[in-house]
Amino acid sequence: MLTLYDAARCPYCARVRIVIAEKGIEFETIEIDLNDRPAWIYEKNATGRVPVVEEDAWTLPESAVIMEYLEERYPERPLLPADPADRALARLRIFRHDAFTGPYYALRRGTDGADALFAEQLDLLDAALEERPWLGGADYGLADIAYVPWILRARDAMGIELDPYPALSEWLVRLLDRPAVAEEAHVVAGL
Ligand SMILES: N[C@@H](CCC(=O)N[C@@H](CS)C(=O)NCC(=O)O)C(=O)O
Repeated sequence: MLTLYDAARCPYCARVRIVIAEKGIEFETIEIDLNDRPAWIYEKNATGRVPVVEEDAWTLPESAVIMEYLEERYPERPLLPADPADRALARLRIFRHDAFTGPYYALRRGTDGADALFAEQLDLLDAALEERPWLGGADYGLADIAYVPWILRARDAMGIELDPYPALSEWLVRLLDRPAVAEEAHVVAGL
């Protein structure tokens, strides 16, 4: 059975929770207190961070790598597009995710000018979603899952207004129709 070393408040863990829920994978979760991490977590991941998944004493950290691993290990309900160009687009968006989270975390820290930089990132996502319905192109999948935990936290925990970004807002409505994503909105509400 798959074990997920998890933290409710962690958006990187949320990526993995959503993939697990979409694929209906049987799993157990071990909640890690991020304010008082157990020393043994460093045996699972040298950086001490979550998420980490474990299967038969084999461990894997890094949410983007875990998502791809789960996609290959549990191919049912595919979450990468069949079309090679769209697969590449999904991977590119995941690869460049740090450009989005940089301003997000700067805004959370209250850095001067971060609101404008984060608004720029939301504009970029909005423009992309005006062109194609999902961040991976034609179909819902890993690229959407890679971003939505931060969008939910920006809206529900940081009070960022999404109305100025109509395509992004509409994307979020479509995502929240999915039980795996709706469950994450509940997690954010409980933080
Ligand atoms: N690149 C990692 C980032 C994971 C990460 O930053 N996790 C945070 C919680 S959201 C963590 O464990 N922080 C503890 C720490 O940095 O000491 C991933 O994608 O999994």
